[in-house]
Amino acid sequence: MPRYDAARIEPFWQAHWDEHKTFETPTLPERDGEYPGGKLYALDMFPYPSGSGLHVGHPEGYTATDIVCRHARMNGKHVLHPMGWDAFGLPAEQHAIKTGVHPRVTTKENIDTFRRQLKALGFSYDWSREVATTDVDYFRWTQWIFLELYDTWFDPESGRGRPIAELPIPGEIESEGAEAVRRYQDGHRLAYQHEAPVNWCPALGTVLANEEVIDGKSERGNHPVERLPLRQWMLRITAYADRLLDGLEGLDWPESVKALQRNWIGRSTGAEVDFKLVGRDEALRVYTTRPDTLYGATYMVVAPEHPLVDSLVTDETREAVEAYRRDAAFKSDLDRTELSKEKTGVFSGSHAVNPLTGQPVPVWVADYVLMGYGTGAIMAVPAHDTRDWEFATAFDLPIVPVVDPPANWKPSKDEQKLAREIDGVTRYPFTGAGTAINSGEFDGTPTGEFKIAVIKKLTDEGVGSEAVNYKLRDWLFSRQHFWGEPFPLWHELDADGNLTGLVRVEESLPVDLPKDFDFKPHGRPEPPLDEAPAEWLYKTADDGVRLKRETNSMPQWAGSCWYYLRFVDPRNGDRFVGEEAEKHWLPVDLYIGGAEHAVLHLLYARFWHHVLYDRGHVSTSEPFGKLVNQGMILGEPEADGRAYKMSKSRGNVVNPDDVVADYGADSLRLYEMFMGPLEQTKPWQMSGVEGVYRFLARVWRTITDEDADEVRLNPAVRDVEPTEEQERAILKTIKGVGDDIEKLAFNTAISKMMEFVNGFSADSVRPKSVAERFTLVLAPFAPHLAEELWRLLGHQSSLAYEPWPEVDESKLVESTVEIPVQVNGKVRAKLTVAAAADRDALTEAARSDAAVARHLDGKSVVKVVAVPGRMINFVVKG
Ligand code: ANZ
Repeated sequence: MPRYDAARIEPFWQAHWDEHKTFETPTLPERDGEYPGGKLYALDMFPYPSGSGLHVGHPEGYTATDIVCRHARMNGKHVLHPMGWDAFGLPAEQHAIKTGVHPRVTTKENIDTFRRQLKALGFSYDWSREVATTDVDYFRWTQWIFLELYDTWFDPESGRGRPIAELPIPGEIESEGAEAVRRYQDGHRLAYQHEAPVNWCPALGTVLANEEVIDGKSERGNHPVERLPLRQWMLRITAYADRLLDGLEGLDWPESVKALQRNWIGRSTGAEVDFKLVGRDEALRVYTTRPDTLYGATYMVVAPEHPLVDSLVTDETREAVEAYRRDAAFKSDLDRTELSKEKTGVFSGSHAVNPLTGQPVPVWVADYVLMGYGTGAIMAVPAHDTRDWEFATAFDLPIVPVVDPPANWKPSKDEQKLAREIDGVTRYPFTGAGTAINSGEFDGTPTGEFKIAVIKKLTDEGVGSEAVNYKLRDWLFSRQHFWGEPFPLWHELDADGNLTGLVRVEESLPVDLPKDFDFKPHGRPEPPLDEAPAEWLYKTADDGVRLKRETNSMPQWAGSCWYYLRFVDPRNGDRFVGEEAEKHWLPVDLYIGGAEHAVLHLLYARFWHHVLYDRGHVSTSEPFGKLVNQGMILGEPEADGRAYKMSKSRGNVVNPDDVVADYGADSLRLYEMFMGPLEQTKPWQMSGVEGVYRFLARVWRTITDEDADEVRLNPAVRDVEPTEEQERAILKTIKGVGDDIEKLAFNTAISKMMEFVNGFSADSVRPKSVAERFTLVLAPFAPHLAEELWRLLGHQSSLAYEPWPEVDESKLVESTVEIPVQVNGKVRAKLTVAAAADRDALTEAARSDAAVARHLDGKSVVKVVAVPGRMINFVVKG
């Protein structure tokens, strides 16, 4: 009668854990030796509490860390397993503009939903450590860290960040006075102001985030979007490029993620080369990674924003160039640089001289060259660069090959797509290394050697030098939104109320958002806070200077840059994290989350952590030791046999609440771990949930008595000694599951438990000690069911801290084995011997076997080859 009833068991145990604070973790051990297993900090990427609630992708990683944590507690570890909310974000603000409901209200509702859903899944989070990035107590420290960044400059000599007060001030600046010194310091801080383009949508009267712009139009309403320069805050992450590259070396991260970060940082080495402008004293400086192709540079390109453009144009070209620049202003960098997008450009009207050939080449203006990379100008070598090739073929510019490909070279797919008929032969761009041709004195030189030689030559002649460049850009750290952390900064105003460019730090944190303020778009590109109530926005400093608050807000990335530090010591009112607590817990031992965060979140968080490390606030230079990306869960396979990404529009989204209602949280947890390897992408299948549910129901029947009127133990479960076979089976399961958990191989761990239950449920006598140990092994995966069984087996308290059952490995080996006995390589008998039998025992047993003895009779044994546990062979003569 009492069938497996997840709906009864699960809420009971969730309430029990809550009531008993089962998973609250002391910040520091209370006595020596309290945690013989050491510490484990297992972290999930905290979610953005969206209005649509949890989806089945969330519990995948969360279940994985939860299993690891539960297993670790049973192994005597001090476990930190926190959860919180990445709660700032655009949707709540957009919702507020539409409905008038304050983002704080919406955010709180969404968090409540997420918390309820997560609690219903039985995760062993220490909920007393919950934080939301929108909590004032949290973001006061986000603001504090920002001020640390603001107070830091990167000293290239020591390769680390130092207090701005230690920045050496050149004498000539010093002599200009205090303001000059302040401006000089401002030019070196890790946080600095800069005019950067934003997506301004005149029709909506607001600035849009990149993700709100699709093909140059607003996502809402499809209105044109302009790129407009606006004063912004930038973070000088580029200063840390090398540190962020080097730091990757020691991390236990997937190679693919490291590669993504390396590519994003994009360190390249090459040369800067000066091309003298014809008829002028000035030169146009380019950055190239292929100085060996200088002889093939048949034209040059400057970015439309290049400062020299105005002086390059002539009366004939001015109009066309200006029109071109206006058009380019509407395009994003991505639009401009995508391969095989149609190339556009205009001739500037000027020429420059190739420093090696002495030949003048035309200078073009084209938007496939970006102002933000290298020098914003290039020498174009169409024969060996695909974008230059596309441009040259579009505008009929000369293509001169200067690198001879190796004999076995075949054009790649991309190169093949660019094939052109030139003078009757099909030609392709060649972008690899080879041997120089058409390159004067350098003909015959291999690419690598040529690069070194030409850089030396250019350096000697004073027209070039070696240079390093990074793809990484400084981080645009301000948003024109209301719902974000306010910057703790004031601007000094002049007599007319204009910003002077000088800034003061807010001494008293936190700076909260203004209350009772209608932050709807006001029709200007400036942020909504620019219309905040005057008492929030302005003040007069003690020295009489009029001040206005910074009205940009921080991007959503800010809060997620350091939440793992706050979890360690979330209620500390004096410091962003207590020193001792930080030393004890950091680095995070296991960090699990989606691959979509492989670059930005992880890079930004690492950057902040490096700065905090340089400034002596944390004890490790890297925050995350081991990183794992869980694979994506796709929708149920469709009629065409394929599985697609879950989406509302496809109608294939699985709601975890429904699964919990139908099968229970333990089934959901078990299924998500059983679907396949954690890191793999895999389709959802409801039949699979059904399958693991049946397994759990079988576990229930194996240990409890379904025929009884009330819940009680199955009569087969008795206080008797296990048989040798039963003992071996449970030990094998304990060992196998434990090892698999450590390898994060949860699917195989579950298979092992299923195999065990298949055998055990068929036994008519089920020793209690075996049932107990199996219950403990099941606990990390299906904690509610395990707690329920544990209680039925006669235990009063939670099994959460029960030691993981021990395995005497010697008992694992099968006690007897059957081995073949050979005479001169022919099998003459099969022998059953003790598995532990050594060479001598084996030889003796074989000799005493009648069949073997017959074959040895009258022969002399010249050699015995015996492999204990495997085989024995007698080599005989005569
Ligand atoms: C001549 C050349 C010849 C180039 C050749 C490449 C191949 P990475 O490797 O990514 O650093 N470049 C330089 N500045 C640019 C800018 N602001 N916008 C667009 N392209 C720019 O790329 C460096 C190469 O990208 C440079 O080397 C330059 O083209 C181009 F056979 O110079 B190269």
